[in-house]
Amino acid sequence: MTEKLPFEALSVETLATRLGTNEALGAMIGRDTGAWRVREVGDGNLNLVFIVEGGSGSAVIKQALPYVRLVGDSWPLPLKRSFFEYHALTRQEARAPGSVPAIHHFDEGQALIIMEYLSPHIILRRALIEGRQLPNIARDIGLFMARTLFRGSDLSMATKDRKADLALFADNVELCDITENLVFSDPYFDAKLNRHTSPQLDGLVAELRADRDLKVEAQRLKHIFAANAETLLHGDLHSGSIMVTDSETRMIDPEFAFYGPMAFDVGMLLANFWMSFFSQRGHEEDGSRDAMRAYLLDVVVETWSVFRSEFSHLWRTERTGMLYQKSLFEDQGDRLGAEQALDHVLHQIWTDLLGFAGIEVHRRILGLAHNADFETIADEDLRASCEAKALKFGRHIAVNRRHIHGIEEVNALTVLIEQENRI
Ligand code: SR1
Ligand code: MG
Repeated sequence: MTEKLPFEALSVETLATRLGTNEALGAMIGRDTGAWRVREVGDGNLNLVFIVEGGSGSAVIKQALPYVRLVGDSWPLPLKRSFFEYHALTRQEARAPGSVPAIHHFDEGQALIIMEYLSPHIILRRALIEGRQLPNIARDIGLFMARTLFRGSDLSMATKDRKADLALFADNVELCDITENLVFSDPYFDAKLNRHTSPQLDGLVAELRADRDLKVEAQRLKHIFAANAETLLHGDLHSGSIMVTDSETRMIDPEFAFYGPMAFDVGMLLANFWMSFFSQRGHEEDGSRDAMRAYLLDVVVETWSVFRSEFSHLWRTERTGMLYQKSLFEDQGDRLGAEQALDHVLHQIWTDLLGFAGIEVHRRILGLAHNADFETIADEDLRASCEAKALKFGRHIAVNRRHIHGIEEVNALTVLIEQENRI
């Protein structure tokens, strides 16, 4: 029997000794550990990430820590998130082939995943801050979302399989708890770990926290998030969870995966494009970002359009689950009925995604986990001005989500707000 070793965090110094006999890693990068070069590159909020280069290749090793890296060991977090990440990645690869890094090994006890080193990919958020216009992201992300969200739901899966998966991911309690608090509640009161650009935003923050309609809407969205176990979500699909080159896009880091509402991934993702839009003015030291702003709005339109058209295609060709059965519609010659139902489903996703997007914007400016789009704007007055516009935008789309009819209307609002007087 193989002895099960207690969990131990890897380090740059110990990695080669600890993993030198790992079959999968040796096959990928070469077995001569003397030739291995190891770097720790994790810049996320939770985990360790190592790049290991050997004589014949390279790999990424991601290891969970028993606490939140951003905060320290005062905030324990279970290692099992690595288990959920591994199982989410295998499902995403099956449902949207080629959209995630190849997985070579999973060690549950050590909470580590050995995977493909994506190079020369960089984090999408970094590319957008640099002002890079990537031609394929809208298509690639739109397809990824439609395929994973549709194929992980009762629209597609056998109900027995979906229920088994629902039970498996239901145990990802602590990561859901992070989202439930950090995204839906903390931004709207004076929670301990919150921070914002102060004193510039103090007045606006007080206004938002006293805004009854906004707080009610945020809680209605939290209710949907917690109660609507519709599909297997990525769960944390922001621009820091996507790696890109000019021609390739890969989604990473689905450790927050669980069964929730389809609109959550879509809303979180689009919010990150809109935040990038509002942050561009803070990155104009080398010239105007007008073209970049226009590009971002095009990306939003195309992402939503690709999502809708791929989702509709799957609805018409792969609707094999127990919901909206073909026996009730197409099989009776009622194709129109199936289209009417599709319209309802897409409309619900649309309405809810606007709400999720609005509160994602708020939590990145008012909560614990900020994003580099705004944080890298060194001039605090300028940063606060960009953030204030984003906050106002977020409030509008969250509270008015049932009355906004199309993506162009939302984009027009971003332009209007961007052109308003600066605070
Ligand atoms: C304490 S974790 C904070 C955030 O980091 C992750 O990337 C998620 O977005 C989470 O909300
Ligand atoms: Mg992450």
